[in-house]
Amino acid sequence: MKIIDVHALQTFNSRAEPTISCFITLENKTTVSVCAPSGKSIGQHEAPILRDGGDKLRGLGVTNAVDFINKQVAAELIGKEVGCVDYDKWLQALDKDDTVLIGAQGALVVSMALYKATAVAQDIPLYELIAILSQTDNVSLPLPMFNVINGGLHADTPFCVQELLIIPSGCPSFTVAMEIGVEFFYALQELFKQKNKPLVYGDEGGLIANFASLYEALDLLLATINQIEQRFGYYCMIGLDVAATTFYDANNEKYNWFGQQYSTDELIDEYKQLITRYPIYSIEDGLAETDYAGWQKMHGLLEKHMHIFGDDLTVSSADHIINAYEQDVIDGVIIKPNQQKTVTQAIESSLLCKQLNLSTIASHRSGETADSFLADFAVGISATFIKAGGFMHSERLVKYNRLLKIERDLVEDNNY
Ligand code: 2PG
Ligand code: MG
Repeated sequence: MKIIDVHALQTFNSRAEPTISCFITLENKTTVSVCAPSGKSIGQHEAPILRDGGDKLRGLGVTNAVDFINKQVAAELIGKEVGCVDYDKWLQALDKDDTVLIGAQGALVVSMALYKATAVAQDIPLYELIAILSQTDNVSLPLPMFNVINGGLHADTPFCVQELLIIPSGCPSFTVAMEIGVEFFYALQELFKQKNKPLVYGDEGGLIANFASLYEALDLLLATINQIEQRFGYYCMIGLDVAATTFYDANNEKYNWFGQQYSTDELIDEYKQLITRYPIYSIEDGLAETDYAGWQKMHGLLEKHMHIFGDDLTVSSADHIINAYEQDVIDGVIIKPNQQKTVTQAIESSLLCKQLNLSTIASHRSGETADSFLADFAVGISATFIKAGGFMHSERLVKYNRLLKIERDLVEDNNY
C-alpha cells in the first residue's frame, strides 16, 4: 500500500515542552498519528534533539525539524510503498556529527509513524509487527514497574532519588498486576494523608514530598507493601531509578546524596544497607554514567542481592550495551526508543539483550505524550518489564490501558 501524505506539526508534551506529532496517510485514506516523548535526565550518548534555540519557548522549539519532515521526508516517502526497516536506515543516516537536519525526535516520530502505518497496511496489530521483526514467536506482556514516588529532576524537592517504583510479584496476569498497583497507590495516598503530607505529584505521576530521608519514603512503601499483602495476598518488590549522574560532581568524584558528599564506595555501602531493610529488586543508574570503575565494584558487590540496570550508561545503544556487558557491570538495560533515532534501532538493541541474556525494561520518558506506542513496543519485543510512570496522569495510563486491551485480545484469540 502506498503512502499518499506525510506531515508533521509542533505540539506539546506533558511538561509543555515542544515536541513533534507526525501523520502518515495511506492510499486507503487511513491516517496514523504519533507523537514523540523526551527526557530530562539524559545520558550524554543519547542522540541529540534538534531544537530551534533563541528566546521563544525557552529555545526548545522544534520547527526546523518539523519543516525538514514536511519538505524532505515527505518528498522521499510520498508515492512509495509503506515500510519501516529500510526507511529507518535512511532516517538514521540523515544527521552527521557536524550537520543535524532532523534530530533524534524528528527521526523517531517518522519511524514510529512508519511502523504504525505498516501495521495498518498489513492489517495486524502494531505489537505483532514489532514481534515479527524482533523474532519473537510467542509474545508476552511485560511486568509493570509502577512509579509511586518522584524525586530528582522530576520533582521540585531536595529528594535526590529520581524514581521509587513498585513491582507486584506473582500476579497471574498484567490485569491483576495493574489492579494491585492501583490498590497500592490508593493505600499510599491514604498513608500520605494520615501523615499530613499533601497529595502532590511529580513529572511521572508519582507522589512527591519533603521527606526527611530516603528511609522515610521507603518506610512508607514498606508499610504499604505489608498492607497490600495482607489484603490481597500479593507481595510487591521495590525498584529504584537513582539517576545518579544527575547529582554526581565529576570534579571531586562525589555524589551529593541527600545533602552529604558521598564517595562511590560510601554510596555502594548505602545500597548494601538498603537491601538489608527493604525488598529491593533492582537499582537503575545507581552510579554516574562516567563512574565506570564504580559500576564494576557495585555490580561485583550487589549482583547476588539485586538486579543492576543501565540507562544513562547504555542509552539503548548496541555499542554501549555490549561494552557494559563485556565489563560485567549490568544485569539488564532500559530500552527507550528515543535514546537513539529509530524504532528499528530499539528493536535491534532489545534483540541483542536477548542474545546476551540481559533483562529489558521498555521505558517511557518523563516528558510524555498521549501516545500508547510504548505498550505495543514492550509486548512486541517481549520486554521483561515496562516502566510507564505512575497512576495520576493520562499520558502514563494510556500505555497501561493499552496493555490491558492487548492482554484481553490475546486471551480472546487463545494466544495467551
Ligand atoms: C529515566 C527516565 C524515565 P527521563 O531516567 O529512566 O523515567 O527519565 O525521561 O527524564 O530521562
Ligand atoms: Mg533512568
